[in-house]
Amino acid sequence: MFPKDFVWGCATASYQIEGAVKEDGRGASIWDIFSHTPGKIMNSDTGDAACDHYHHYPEDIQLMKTLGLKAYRFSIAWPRIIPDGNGQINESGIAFYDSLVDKLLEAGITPYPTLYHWDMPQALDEKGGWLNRESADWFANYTDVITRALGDRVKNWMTFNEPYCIAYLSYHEGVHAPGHKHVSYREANQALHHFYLAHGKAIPIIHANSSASKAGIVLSLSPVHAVTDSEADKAAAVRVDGKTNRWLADPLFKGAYPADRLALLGADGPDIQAGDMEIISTPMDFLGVNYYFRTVVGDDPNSPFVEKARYVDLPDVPRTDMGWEIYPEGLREILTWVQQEYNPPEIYMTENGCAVPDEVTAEGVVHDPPRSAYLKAHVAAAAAAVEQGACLKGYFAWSLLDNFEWAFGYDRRFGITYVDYPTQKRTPKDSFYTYQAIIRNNGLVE
Ligand code: IFM
Repeated sequence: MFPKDFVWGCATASYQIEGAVKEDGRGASIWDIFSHTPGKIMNSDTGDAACDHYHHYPEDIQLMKTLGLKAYRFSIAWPRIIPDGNGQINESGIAFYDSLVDKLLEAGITPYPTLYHWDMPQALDEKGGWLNRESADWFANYTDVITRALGDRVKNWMTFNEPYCIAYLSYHEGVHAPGHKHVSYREANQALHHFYLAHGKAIPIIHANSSASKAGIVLSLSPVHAVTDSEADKAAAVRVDGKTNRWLADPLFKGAYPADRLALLGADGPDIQAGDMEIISTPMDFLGVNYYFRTVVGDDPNSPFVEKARYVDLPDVPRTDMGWEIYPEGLREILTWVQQEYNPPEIYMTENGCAVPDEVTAEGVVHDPPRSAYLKAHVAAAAAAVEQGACLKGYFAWSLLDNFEWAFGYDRRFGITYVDYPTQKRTPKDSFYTYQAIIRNNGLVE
């Protein structure tokens, strides 16, 4: 069962909810440019207005209070703080987060900000973005600015959200901003190496500016299973695990990229300078883990990618509106694996949730039994992980609100609160009340 001080939260991210992209001196981000590029986002949606949280945040904090939330994980938009990424500070941008933090604390809700949830200032992308090694220093400077401003009140900081996505979706598959598509992993690996340097440089800055604070990073992890028991498929699962999980966690905890993947990558591995791995493996206070689904693979010698694997969609398994398999057991598996393999001081489940094609009924309510069932099953799996020794300190549901789901625009709804985008009306879904009961019971509900 969960300890008494277990942290029950919800998570969101700046570009997905804030809107107000041109207000109060905010600079452009890579997602403004990407979402306005024809063909990149479903239905040509953009984050221009999103949930207009920038203006609705007091109402959203009221929702959090009703929910009984202990903590709120949000992200800070770098281009609101430093519009061109590395120059003039925008005091109005800081003022927004100042007020958000103050109002959260007044409501008894602990803020857990993430410094980078994908909205790099566009001006920095024009200087090479994460492919430019100087990006580590740009990020260190931004970290210094924002932690000086909020560090007296914010005591839990996350540097980066989901390195997997920042590296592979942005610099390999090209489906996320800035949209670079290559068969080779060379760019993805170099970008990752640079923002891992940024992460390592940020940790001591956070500790210096925010006394007695805790700092960590958020990885999206997925247990990788072989589709059959054949030796070839099992070997493929090890190779994909190298890409999906160990490539991201090993440098942070072991100070080295996994040797099996480095060998596969050959010349496509990152350029590493003396001292880099020490910076990257700067000790953290906690690890954030996002869990959504497991990965099932088989051997595929004809694949153009170095893992030589094919991703398998198992037939007849329950799936979310994203097509992701619903597999709560994977949450227990990944948390216990992280504990055994890396032994972080603390772990938070920083995102977990599902997309459902919700509708508001004529009575003005939203029935989303699949989401309630998803939450209950995954919280049960988290409890099992705690019983098996995972030092899990909190669970954050994704997401408080329906929001801009990146390349899927507003077409996919992850919220426990329905957002009617034209009117910005918020309607708590049935799952909102399920989560409220989970929080009230400190865990499982019938
Ligand atoms: O919406 C995203 C979030 O920004 C990062 N983690 C996964 C979520 C659902 O796809």
